Amino acid sequence: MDNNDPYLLYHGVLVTKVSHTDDSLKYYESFQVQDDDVIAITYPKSGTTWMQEILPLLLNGGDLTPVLTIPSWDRVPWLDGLRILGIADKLSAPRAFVSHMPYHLMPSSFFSSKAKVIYVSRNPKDVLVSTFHFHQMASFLHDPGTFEEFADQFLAGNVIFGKWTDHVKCWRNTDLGDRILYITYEEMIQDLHGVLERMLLFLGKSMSKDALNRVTEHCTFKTMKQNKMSNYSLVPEALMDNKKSFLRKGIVGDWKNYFSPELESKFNTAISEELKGMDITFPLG
Ligand code: PPS
Repeated sequence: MDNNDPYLLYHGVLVTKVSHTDDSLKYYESFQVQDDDVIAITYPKSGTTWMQEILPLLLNGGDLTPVLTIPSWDRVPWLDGLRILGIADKLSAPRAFVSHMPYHLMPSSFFSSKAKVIYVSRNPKDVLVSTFHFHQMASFLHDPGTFEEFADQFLAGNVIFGKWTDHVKCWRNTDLGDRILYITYEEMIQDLHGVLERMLLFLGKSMSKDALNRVTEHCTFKTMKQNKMSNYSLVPEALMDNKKSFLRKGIVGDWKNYFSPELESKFNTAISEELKGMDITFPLG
């Protein structure tokens, strides 16, 4: 990997140099996870930003102030990212974080803590489409080439945070017991209110009916797209081409506009093969 490469290799996992340094990764390894921390784990493009909006609202009785005044990356920082170095001390409990890291690379304090995890997965075909567009708008990611070329890179795991199948598998086979809740992007699209109720229960929090309705409305794609603290419009143009939206379409099934029948068949075969023997299925249709 040369100096012009936009990525670092961290224990076999590609991460971007814009968000990770050797120092920040060292800090991550010794990070002290607290028992009342909540960590949303996602493979990229599966609902991270959505969690950065939802978690502060559920953890603080629906108060909209943090999501209207603090950029998403500072209000619910990446556990393994560079920015956490400057803000970890300023976060008040209960803290919420996001991370794309695989299970075995979590900091050691995580394993001995009682911190809760919300794992969000998304149809890998829609993940691929969303990631492809992100590569086209972000200057800190490699040029994706054609959609077909990028699909091959994705299936081979030559993308940040590695193979989608490795990620979903490692977070299924954990010793976390009832410390982990699994939700899907598709469930959130179908019934956001219902998923928020499940999350509240899991987090041991409650909220008035009116507050939950307000939170649900605030976390719709349409409303979040207007929230400049969450829509990535604050990121400098040199890093992201903001003529293309980070909150792009926010729908289920956009992959149908991109996959040829041949690619669909190749993709389904590869993913199903790698998930063989698992007692779970993911939406592929
Ligand atoms: S990242 O880069 O990993 O942090 O990206 P991530 O936030 O995980 O995923 C971005 C996709 O999530 C969509 N998104 C939403 N969809 C529906 N409703 C809401 N509220 C919402 N918030 C974010 C976002 O639009 C990206 O998906 P695509 O398919 O590209 O639109």
